[in-house]
This record gives sequence, C-alpha cells and structure tokens, in this order.
Amino acid sequence: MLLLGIFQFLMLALSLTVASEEGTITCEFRKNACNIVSCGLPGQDGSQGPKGEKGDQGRPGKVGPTGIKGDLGSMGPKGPKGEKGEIGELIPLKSQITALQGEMRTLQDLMQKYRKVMILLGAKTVDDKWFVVAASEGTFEEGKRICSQRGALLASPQNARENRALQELAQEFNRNIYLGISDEKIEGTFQYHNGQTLSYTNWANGEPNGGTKENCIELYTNGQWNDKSCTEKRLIVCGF
Ligand code: MAN
Ligand code: CA
Repeated sequence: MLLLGIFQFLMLALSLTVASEEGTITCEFRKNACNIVSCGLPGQDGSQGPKGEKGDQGRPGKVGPTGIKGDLGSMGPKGPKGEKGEIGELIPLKSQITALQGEMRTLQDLMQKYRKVMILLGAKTVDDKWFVVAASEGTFEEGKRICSQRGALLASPQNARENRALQELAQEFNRNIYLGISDEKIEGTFQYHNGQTLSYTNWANGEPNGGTKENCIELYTNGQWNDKSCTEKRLIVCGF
C-alpha cells in the first residue's frame, strides 16, 4: 500500500511539470503567430496602482558656518591658597639683607664718630640719653626755654647712673645744676615737666625743706638734691 501511494504521488508530480512546460511553449507560439496573422484587439490598460510608500530619510547636509562669539562668562570662585614659596625666592631678600647690614655698619661707624665728638665737647651719655651743658648760668624759667629751643628738656635724672653723669658735669663746671623738676603746681609734690611723679630722688639730708619758697631743685657737686628758689642762677644742662 505504501509503495502504491509513493508511486501515485510521483506520477502526479510528473504530470504537473509537463503541463507547465506545455503552457510556456503555447504562449511563445501565440506571440509569434500574431505578428504574421491578424489577432483580436488588445484589452484596455488596467487601473493605476496604489501610491508607493514614503522613501527612506536622505543623508544629512553639510556642516553650517561658525557662529558669532559668545558673551564673557562670570568670574569663577576664588582658587585655593598657593603652596609655600621655594628657597630660590629668598635669594633676592638675602642680598637685600646683606646690603642693609652694610648700611647699618656705616651708620654705626658714623654714630661712634659723633659720640666721640660729643664727649670731647663735654657731653655725658647714659644708655641712649645725652646730657649737654647749654648755658653756664640761668634761672629755672630761662633754663626751660633754652632747652626747649634746642628740642630738649632741662635734665631730669631718673636713676643713679644718670644722676652720676650730671654730678660729673657739676664738678667739671664747679656749679650746681637746675633739674627739670618742681612742685610749683602742687606744693609738696615734685613732678617732672610732663606732670609725672618722681621715679628716683637723691635728696640731701633734711631736704626738701623750702616749702612754697623753694619750688625748684638744684643738684650739688656731690650729686645730692636740695629744693631751692627757682630764680637763682644755676648751670643749665639739657637732656636729649
Ligand atoms: C640754704 C638753702 C636751702 C637749704 C639749706 C640747707 O638755706 O640752700 O635750700 O635747704 O641751705 O642747709
Ligand atoms: Ca632746701
């Protein structure tokens, strides 16, 4: 039975193939034949086919021209602190320091020269203070004016060493010196010219004893102090 089925199927396939080939031959024959003998009129054209589908998108165009420059942007935030400078940056400073050291030595030499001249002329120096005789004699008021005109004040010893320097001047000139101290403003309270109370005194025994009659101070050649009338004539020494 199975063999019979296969055979029938093969026969059917063969008959279909032959029929197709016969149709092709018949059509070719008819076309050639109509060129020789007259055939019937051709039929009308068929109706227009439907609209085709939309085509694919084209390729992109060329790149356009460059645009105009944009506006200036706003300032950015402050940056972080820079790193510590290198040693190389200190080299110019080092040469400046060397130059300054040279100038300082020159000034020191000059100061030494002035110091020698001042001492030769009779001035006394204690630390950074100078005592200079400005007049061989004068009252307290005259003395204040003379020193003020020289940009100084009547000498006011503020420690034993300064007092000693003034004593030396008194001895050298053999004259008592008016100090820049008085109790004219407040009787019994001696003050410096700037109103400050005394930080150092060297009263002789029993002094001060003059009351309202002795409001100024003279420095004896032994270095001790005595309250004295302001209208006497004494050696005038200025303090710078
Ligand atoms: C004189 C004056 C006085 C002083 C006495 C000291 O009288 O100079 O100021 O106090 O001598 O004995
Ligand atoms: Ca006195």
